[in-house]
Amino acid sequence: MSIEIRKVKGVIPAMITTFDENEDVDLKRAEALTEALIKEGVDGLYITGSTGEGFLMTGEERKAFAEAVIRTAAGRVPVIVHVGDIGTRKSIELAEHAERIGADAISSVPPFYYHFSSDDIYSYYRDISSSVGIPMIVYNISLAGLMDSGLVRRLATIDGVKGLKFTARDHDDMCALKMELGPDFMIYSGCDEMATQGLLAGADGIIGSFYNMMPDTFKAIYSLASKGDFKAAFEIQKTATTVIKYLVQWDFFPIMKTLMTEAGLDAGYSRRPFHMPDPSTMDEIRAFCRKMKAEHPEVPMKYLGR
Ligand code: MN9
Repeated sequence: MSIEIRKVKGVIPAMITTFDENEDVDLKRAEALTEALIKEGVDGLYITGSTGEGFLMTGEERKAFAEAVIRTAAGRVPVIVHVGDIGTRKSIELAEHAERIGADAISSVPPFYYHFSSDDIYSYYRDISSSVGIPMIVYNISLAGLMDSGLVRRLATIDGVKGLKFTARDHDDMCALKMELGPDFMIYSGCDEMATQGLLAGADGIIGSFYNMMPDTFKAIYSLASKGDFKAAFEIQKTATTVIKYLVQWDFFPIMKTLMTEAGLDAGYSRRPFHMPDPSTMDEIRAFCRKMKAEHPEVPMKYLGR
């Protein structure tokens, strides 16, 4: 029985993949991190996507990671498996596997690298969606310019497509889509820097990279926004956005992993070509995080380094 898509909402980390120091997928760490994020109160997990370095993994590795997370989550929170890849057959294989192991939904970026036409992209989503019985959440990174809003509206008419992860800064379009497609079509805001604005525009949830390291911060934001207190939510958002904008200057996946590990939540390492900044820059980053925590004691940010 597949989950009712309307229950998939709230704060959903685009979960990082835990690699060990040799860049191998580390399933023990994956289990521990899944457990820790659930304890932190996240409302779901979105795995093997961009933040999960999914495109840097083989299909077999993606499957093994998905199995570990779904087994550990054990139905406590919904798990969305990102199955996006460059070719339809590869994605169908991942989608069928995700359904078999109990994923609640799948998601995919549009096929990339070649400039696929709108019709190619439409048939990609149609073919994957029809290969499984679980819902598909289309991932539109509008900053990447692969799909326009006309195509997104067309994709929303596909039977299995039940939602959209919308990573963009044009919230007027997000708001219009939500109003048009109604309560049964889920919209997840994907720009962490503007999570509060996304919720104000009608998003049902937020899916993003920084909810790995700042689940407490964004739970606080989500809870205030759910009560309609967007002013208070935005006060927290301003601090969170300052942190995010600072960290995105570098390859922030390995930095985020390091800060989390130093704060007691072992997140492992990243895969090359992602790399850590040099040690003196990393020290500056640590100092920046300490300063943010000291200056904003009212904002929960417990995994932002030591
Ligand atoms: O939607 C992420 N976007 C991309 C997910 O990966 C393109 C976001 O969570 C960003 O990493 C975040 C920082 O810019 O907003």
